[in-house]
Amino acid sequence: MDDILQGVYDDVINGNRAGVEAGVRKAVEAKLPAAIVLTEALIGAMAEVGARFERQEFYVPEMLVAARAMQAGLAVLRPQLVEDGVKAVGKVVLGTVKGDLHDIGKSLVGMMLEGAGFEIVDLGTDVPPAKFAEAARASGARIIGMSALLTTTMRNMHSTIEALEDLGVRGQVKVMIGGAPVTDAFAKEIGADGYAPDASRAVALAKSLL
Ligand code: B1M
Repeated sequence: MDDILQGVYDDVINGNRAGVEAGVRKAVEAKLPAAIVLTEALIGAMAEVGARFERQEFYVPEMLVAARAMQAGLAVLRPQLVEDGVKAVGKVVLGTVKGDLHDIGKSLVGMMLEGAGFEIVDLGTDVPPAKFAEAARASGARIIGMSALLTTTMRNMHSTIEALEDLGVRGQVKVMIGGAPVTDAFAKEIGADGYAPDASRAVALAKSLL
């Protein structure tokens, strides 16, 4: 790999945000193609971060600082990506369900998805079913991602799937869910298309759903 790209790659993994920003700027100045900077350095590094998380060499804090460093690099690269016409892998509407204010896991999933090249529409927390459904219709997203941390709010995932059906958009989107109390069996029970236990596997799931 080119030295500049290798530097960005290493800085993302180490969570060195200033280093990533400077490295991406250098790459743009050196006229390296934005798609290569994105896929080899930024997305490549986040894939390695995900792999280290799965091997339990990295934990949530390391994953968070790496994701933040990656996002800082993405912000520097974004104008170049737009200019070069690089397309996102797919769009994901993401939110924590109605009644639930926990957002750390949801945001981490969003950052990891962004790190894998997805465009994220983050609706935040306490998102009513109708708001998910309307966002699915208006954004043209291919995936709806819901997070819940409370056993009392999990059932709102089912209500959201019903809202997607009521608005006639259920057939256009895949539904993925996660959060500490959520299980694969629950995902099947409510008719979701998939469940992921952590942010790294959420990326793998999103890719497989497309
Ligand atoms: Co709350 N809370 N909390 N809380 N809180 C829990 C969830 C709880 C388990 C703590 C406990 O009692 N041991 C408990 C729930 C019990 C239950 O439902 N059975 C609980 C409770 C009871 C409450 C309140 C009701 C407390 C009260 O007020 N009496 C209240 C509810 C408020 C509300 O939501 N309406 C409340 C409030 C809060 C704080 C505001 C103080 C704060 C949230 C701050 C914030 O998010 N900005 C908070 C916190 C921090 C926690 C714990 C300690 C940590 C949650 C967290 O961020 N984990 C939590 C205890 C715990 O989970 N052990 C707890 C780290 C995060 C990275 O993990 O969110 O699981 P997680 O996300 C993972 C995976 O689950 C997965 O990937 C993520 C990354 O690997 N994932 C997905 C998540 N979403 C996904 C979506 C996907 C795929 C994967 O696809 C779309």
